[in-house]
Amino acid sequence: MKVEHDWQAHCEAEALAYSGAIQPHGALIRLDAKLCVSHVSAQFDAYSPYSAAALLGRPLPKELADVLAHSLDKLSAEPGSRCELVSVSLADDSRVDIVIMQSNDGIIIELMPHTDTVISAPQYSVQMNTPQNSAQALLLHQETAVLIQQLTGFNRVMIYAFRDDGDGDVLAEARDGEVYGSYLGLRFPGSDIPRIARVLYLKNPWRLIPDSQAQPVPLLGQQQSPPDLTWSDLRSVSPVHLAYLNNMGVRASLSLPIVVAHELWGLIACHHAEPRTLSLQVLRAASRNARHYSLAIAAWQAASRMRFMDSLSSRFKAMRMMLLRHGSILTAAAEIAPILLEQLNACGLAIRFGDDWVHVGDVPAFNVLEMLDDWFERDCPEVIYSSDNLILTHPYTGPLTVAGALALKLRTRSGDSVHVWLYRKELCSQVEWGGNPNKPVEYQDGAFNIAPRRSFDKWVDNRKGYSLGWHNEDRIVALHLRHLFMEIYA
Ligand code: BLA
Repeated sequence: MKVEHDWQAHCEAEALAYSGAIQPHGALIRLDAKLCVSHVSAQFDAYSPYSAAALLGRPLPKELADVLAHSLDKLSAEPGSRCELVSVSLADDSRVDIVIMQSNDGIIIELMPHTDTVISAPQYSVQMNTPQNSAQALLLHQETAVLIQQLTGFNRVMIYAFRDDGDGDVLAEARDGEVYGSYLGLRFPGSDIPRIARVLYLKNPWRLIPDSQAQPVPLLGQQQSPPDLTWSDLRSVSPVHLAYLNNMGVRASLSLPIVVAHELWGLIACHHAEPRTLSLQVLRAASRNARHYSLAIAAWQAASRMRFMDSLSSRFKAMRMMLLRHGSILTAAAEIAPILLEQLNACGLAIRFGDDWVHVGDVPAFNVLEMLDDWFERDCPEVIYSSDNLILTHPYTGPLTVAGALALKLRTRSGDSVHVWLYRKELCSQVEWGGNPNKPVEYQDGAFNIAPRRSFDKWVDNRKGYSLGWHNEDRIVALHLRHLFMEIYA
């Protein structure tokens, strides 16, 4: 079983965007609203003919300003707007790639050494057709993982998808012989990628960490306060995550966001055992493919959701007729039960109308049923409630004959409460985690420290006391049922 802890609040509090430092594979200049340099990374002269001290507090040197003028004009005022310049010559013979980003309160300019890369498009493409079913979706996940692996040369590439509860599953994996072990099919706890980090990945086209052991480079500024690096590619990495990569035996990592309906659906997570950096051209090609893949996944999800919504009224048409024929939901209960139990994969049904109860199939003992219902009536602010482990969510009930329940409530025209409960039996199942998800806190020097787990070997959790989980679609069905009951009784 996975346990939630207070340390998660600590993880969520890290000011990732205000680290005041960058990774050392490039250099950064920040311009303020007056287009003067407010911050610059130390050792700027390693990437350009200019020293950090010569830049601070001044407008950009003329030569750099000329090179960037067109891009700076093109940049929109919208935070996150960006321009990418490949192979720009500065004063000396060296060439750099430049990314310019509009930040909330300034402009970020990042320089990286340019390396020539040839990307032959046909070799690195997949027909991103919209999958029609889960088998086709799995094939698309696999093809995409292989494609990104070929394109980036990373040892292991995974399609990592978030679940409704925030944890995530590795749905597909492509790897070469250089890399230890497989994460295919394993689950990882949501806390491995805190929400603060997900917000950043949703906004940016990639997150590249070429060397998890490299020393960060501080930003020098005229003011003490660090600038907002939300949109910076080079932003230094959270120390907790560096420890995580280290514990995984990963030296370089790349994450490409998979965005569906404006939400982070998952990540294409890439690992390399040795330090590895990628040229801007390769990053752009990988990002383009990740966006095409996101669109295919989004279209598939939208089509499945539409089919599901369209099927709702036909699935309960017969039940509606029965309810109308009976007039009372209590007398209809025996007849509608098989439909409700089948549609919601439940083992028992209990219905309360005013002070009267009727039940069909496996339901908890009557005193327990009433205890839960009192709580639902008085203390639950939601009209739909679900739990896949009643003993965990309502420990006062004592042992139960069922493990999970979904409930909905409404009031009739005459003010009676109608509560409908559906129960699910315990389902003994196994979850294979990438390491024990319960051990992120370590006891060190007399204090508890937040530390990522040390082992990512498969850790099997025999789930006891849980029913089959109630998913989003079950809740949509419950909402539909509530509407249907309200239409008849309220
Ligand atoms: C970031 N955690 C990340 C990232 C991934 C993961 C993919 C994005 C950065 C990257 O590309 O490396 C986690 N990596 C995974 C998972 C898989 C994988 C699940 O390959 C599965 C296959 N991490 C912890 C704990 C904390 C934590 C306990 O384990 C909180 C204190 C934090 N993870 C954490 C932070 C980041 C992160 C802060 C952001 C790093 C950054 O962008 O600076």
